[in-house]
Amino acid sequence: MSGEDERKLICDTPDCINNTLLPTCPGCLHGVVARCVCEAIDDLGIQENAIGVVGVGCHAMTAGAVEVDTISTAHGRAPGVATGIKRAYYGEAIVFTFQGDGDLGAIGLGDVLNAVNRGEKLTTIFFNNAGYGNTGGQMGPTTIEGQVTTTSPYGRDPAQSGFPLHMAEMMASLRGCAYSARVGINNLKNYAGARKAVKAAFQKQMDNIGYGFVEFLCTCPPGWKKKPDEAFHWMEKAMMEEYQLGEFKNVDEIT
Ligand SMILES: Cc1ncc(C[n+]2csc(CCOP(=O)(O)OP(=O)(O)O)c2C)c(N)n1
Ligand code: SF4
Repeated sequence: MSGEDERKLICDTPDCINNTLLPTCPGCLHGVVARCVCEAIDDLGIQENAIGVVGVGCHAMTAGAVEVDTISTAHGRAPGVATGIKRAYYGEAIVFTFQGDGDLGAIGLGDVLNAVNRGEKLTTIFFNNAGYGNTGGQMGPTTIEGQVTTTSPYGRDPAQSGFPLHMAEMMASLRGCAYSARVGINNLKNYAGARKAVKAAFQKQMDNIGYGFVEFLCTCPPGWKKKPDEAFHWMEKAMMEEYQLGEFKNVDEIT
């Protein structure tokens, strides 16, 4: 190429991401979620004020890639601890949680429901990989009907284990919720939508309106006993059929 270099940068490293080598397996999408959150934090210019509160599981380790102050809590307790931090800082901190489906939908369900119902000014990033990744692929609240896991070897049977929980819709039904969406990161279009959703959820907190909740559909190849590419396609087919992407609530006033 002669003269000026005409190459154009179309994708840069977010300021908010650090170079931590994430302890994730090949084909795990947790790191992509972390990147998306980092980009949203950069876009909003809130890195200095942001505080992450994490539960227990692989999603929690992912928070190590986000260059903000973070605190680990007991399994499922992130929304309660986040409430304390937010209230102690009189709203100056932008507080978010990272939680998995086991962490948020099982042991921590009461915590998150009540935090959302109170209309806490918090943002939750929910990693839905249809099971317990960190502990070896057991059935979780969002495991889909018929899905084989280590604790449902014949497939999840609703007659025995109930139906998969649709967390984003459930959060939207609570009055304290200002924003709730389910997003995918399986292609660039959906990724752009996910970044927008995370920003919208943070904005509700920044504008002191109410709770913001974003559910990401993720993968867990070893937990699902699938190769990375098989896991990715299974997520696109089976999970996206069960869990429709969309915005379920977006209000500027809690009434
Ligand atoms: C009180 C308590 N019970 C059980 C555990 C064991 N445990 C660790 S991580 C985890 C579940 C992780 O699944 P999920 O929240 O979906 O996160 P992922 O690893 O899939 O990101 C469990 C049950 C624990 N650490 N503490
Ligand atoms: S066990 Fe599953 S959720 Fe955990 S890092 Fe590996 S792929 Fe990701």
